[in-house]
Amino acid sequence: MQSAKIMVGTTTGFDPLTMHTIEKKIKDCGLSFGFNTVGITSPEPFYRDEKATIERLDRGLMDGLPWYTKDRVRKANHPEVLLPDAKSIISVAVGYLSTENDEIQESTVPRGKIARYARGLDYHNILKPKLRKFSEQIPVIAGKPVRCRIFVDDGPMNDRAAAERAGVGWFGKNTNIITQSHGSWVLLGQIITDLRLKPDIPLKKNCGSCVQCIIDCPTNAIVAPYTIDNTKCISFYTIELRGVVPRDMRHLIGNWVFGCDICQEVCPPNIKALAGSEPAFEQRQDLSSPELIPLLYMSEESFRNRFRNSPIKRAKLIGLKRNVCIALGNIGNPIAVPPLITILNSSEPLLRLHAAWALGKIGGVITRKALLSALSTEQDDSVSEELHLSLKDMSEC
Ligand code: B12
Repeated sequence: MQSAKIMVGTTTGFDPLTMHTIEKKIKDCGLSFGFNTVGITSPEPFYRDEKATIERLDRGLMDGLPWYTKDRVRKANHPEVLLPDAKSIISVAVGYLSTENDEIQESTVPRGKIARYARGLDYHNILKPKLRKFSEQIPVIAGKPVRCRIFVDDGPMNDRAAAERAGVGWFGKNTNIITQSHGSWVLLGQIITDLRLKPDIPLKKNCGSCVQCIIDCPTNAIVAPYTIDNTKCISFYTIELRGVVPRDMRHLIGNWVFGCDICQEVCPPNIKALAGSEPAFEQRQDLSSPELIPLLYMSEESFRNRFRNSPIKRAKLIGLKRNVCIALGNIGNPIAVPPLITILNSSEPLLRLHAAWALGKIGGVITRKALLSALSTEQDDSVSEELHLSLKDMSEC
């Protein structure tokens, strides 16, 4: 940290001649904490984003996220409500692309895919302490008491709108913020402060005529440029949804078992994106293309141990196993039949249902026998229905 340097340069913070110096010092301080881009914007409400989000809630495009309410949207787009007397927002981005890509392309055992942001440690636990320490330096730089409130993802703050207006990056048509250096492989955070700072100018960049993300999203979740239908997004199904994944979605999910990166992988500016420098985001070796069958046998205790500091804990063990069933069905490797039959006989209806679907996709004589046998004892109506559908699909093949 450069605290000594910052102390020496202390100023009042309000003299127009020294303003530039303060902004520069704040940005340098942010960079010294490992943030890759630091921008500043005013606390003016994000009117465009508020209006668009309320409209999307009304159209059902944010369905499935019960905590995402209109009240939250209003707060998220009114920084002046989040910190009374707010004068500025300091917006940061940190790259998470890993330096090494050890994804296994060819494999005899079925493997899944995990979104890149989730292959390292949980970013909330990394960015929040960094941002807090950064915010503690701001009064030191300003030379007077300054109030700050920090946000990383889970607070009621529109992270992307702040990053766009602070010039940290531009909105891609897939709605991700794309930075000049690290592409959209960045996580965002904000400090709202009552220190008045000179705002940056938004970048004069956009995606032009490119619509690659819209074309390549397998579920057509990008229903218009800058508009995601949450109820079609693979990321929503594999991370946030607690119940049954709709039947018509399952075959589109491929082997994603936590999150999805397709709309970022195909985005041209991401081709030359720099890798991040935060060691906590280095991908954990077993998470770039994890073997799926061992995940089906995982106990609650080993899930807790393995994913304690990982974003993957958000899916819970049952959600992860549900996703693994879907991925195994889509991969279609008969090696997965015995473990899926074990799940078909488990105590959890949600898992029995998805195992029934996966077995129906893989097919075969043993599978058919197992589905018929399960049907004869199944007590849960929705699982019985899935067993019927799977058997029907198999007989049509
Ligand atoms: C809810 C949420 C989700 C939901 C819903 C996604 C969504 N539509 O926003 C789900 C679970 C699906 C999700 C998925 C992902 N998420 Co998320 N998510 C959030 C969260 C908590 C809120 C986002 C929000 O308010 N959405 C509301 C919708 C309406 O906003 P929007 O889609 O961004 O649309 C904006 C534009 O349309 C803009 N707009 C309107 N009109 C116009 C016109 C023009 C011309 C332009 C340019 C813009 C524009 O206004 C809208 C509101 O700002 C934020 C954290 C936060 N507190 O902000 C993280 C956040 C957006 N997620 C993040 C990440 C990393 C992801 C994933 C990449 C994870 C993954 N790999 O699986 C995917 C990406 C999927 C995608 N393409 O969006 C990062 C994004 C970083 C970045 N570079 O942008 C954030 C910022 C978390 C963080 N602090 O880093 N996420």
